[in-house]
Amino acid sequence: MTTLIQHGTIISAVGRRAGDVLIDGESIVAVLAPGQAEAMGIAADRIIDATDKYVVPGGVDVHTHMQLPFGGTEASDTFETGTNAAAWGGVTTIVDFAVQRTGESVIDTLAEWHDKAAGNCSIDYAFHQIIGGVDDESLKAMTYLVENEGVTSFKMFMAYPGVFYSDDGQILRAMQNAAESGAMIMMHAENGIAIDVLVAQALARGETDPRFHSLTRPAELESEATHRAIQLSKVAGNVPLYIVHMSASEALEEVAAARHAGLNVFGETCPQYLYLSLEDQLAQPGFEGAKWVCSTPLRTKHAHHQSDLWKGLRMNELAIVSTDHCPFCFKDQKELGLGNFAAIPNGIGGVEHRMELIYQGVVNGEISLERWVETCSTTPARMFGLDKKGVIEPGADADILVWDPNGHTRIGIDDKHHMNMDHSAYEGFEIDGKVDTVLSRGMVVVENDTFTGAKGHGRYVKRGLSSYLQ
Ligand code: DUC
Ligand code: ZN
Ligand code: ZN
Repeated sequence: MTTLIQHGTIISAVGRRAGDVLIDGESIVAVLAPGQAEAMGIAADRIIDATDKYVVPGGVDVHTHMQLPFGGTEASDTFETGTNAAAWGGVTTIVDFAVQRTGESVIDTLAEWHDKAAGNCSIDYAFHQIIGGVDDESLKAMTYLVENEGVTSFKMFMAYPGVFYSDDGQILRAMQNAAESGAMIMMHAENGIAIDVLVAQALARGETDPRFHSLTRPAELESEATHRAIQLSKVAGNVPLYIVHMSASEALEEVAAARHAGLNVFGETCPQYLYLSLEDQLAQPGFEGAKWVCSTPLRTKHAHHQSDLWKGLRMNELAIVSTDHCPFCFKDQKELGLGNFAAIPNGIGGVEHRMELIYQGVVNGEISLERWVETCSTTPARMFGLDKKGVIEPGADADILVWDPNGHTRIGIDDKHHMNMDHSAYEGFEIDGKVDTVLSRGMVVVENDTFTGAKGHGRYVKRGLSSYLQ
């Protein structure tokens, strides 16, 4: 089966041009100049008309948590509902996290996550491994995963003592291991020991509302942890270090300084930190703000975090926008923290809206079209060794988003919303553009406002080492 996506403007990380994309089966076989297909007598089985539309590589979201057991409950999107919602948002690959805790076998937990995902995804997926318990066995398993399982990145936590937390010595050992194998260390950089003291003090004062979630996780404790992680990565032999879900200007400065020094240190942010704030969302009256409890937290709009994060994206201080998609329903899930903000499950759902929200950054003049593609598709793929993703070129997987810049999207529970959540973190947001058609390895999964994908079409992708290193 051949497909020709015709008459569109193809956007890559480095430029744009008019042209057609020829697909054979699951792969892109040619990128043709306008009129070339006709001149060559190519008669494709299926034509997709992209006149006045952008043709971009499908989105790659390298930070999702489908079905994550967390905070006394489980993230509400399954691999099925979550990948369907991702497809609705122009995303064609996710990288989710298998979770190992102290005392558990890394290899067994990876197998457990494979069981959750296999046969259920409508788009391709890969895994990072969370290492929550560093010991001789888990260190050995890290090397095994890199060499045999296509898992080449490991997330560690400086936050959540007693849950996922690793101390500095454990982090150093894991970093040394990754430096040997060539793997990437991903870091949740917040000083969880200090945060727990602030949380206990706030609760003792009767400060129980959701907004105290942010007030007990100050920016200083994000930047301190970011600084410490960078120093440890140097001591470990300059292991590649990727700081996840960055929300604070002060932490961004640490990454920028490390990058300026030539280190393989990379930053990631998420739409929630670019658009949402402590005052406008988290501090809403009553318990409403629980919808926006996530970590790192939403920050005050009276500093300049959001503008600095956008600038960081322009300057490549931040390389990637992911979502940290970790959805919980308000009813029964967020409500676990009624009367105690520390018991609210941490997480925001957004896998469906990243391409839309970051495109709005293009409309608003924050970043270029090319940078949209680069931060949401091309760099995520290169950073995490997804060799056939994130580009429109011969040999790449035919993962494509046809985007309509003249369309319009209203996000909201009664508008565009396909995630398994009873609310939207972006309720009422208006986007000056629209997902038109989405292809996953040549299969049309969204067109004409209809999901046409199939459960089980999505395959596990074994990843190589990062090809983004300096
Ligand atoms: N932060 C969240 O908000 N949810 C999942 C885990 C995390 O680090
Ligand atoms: Zn995290
Ligand atoms: Zn996360």
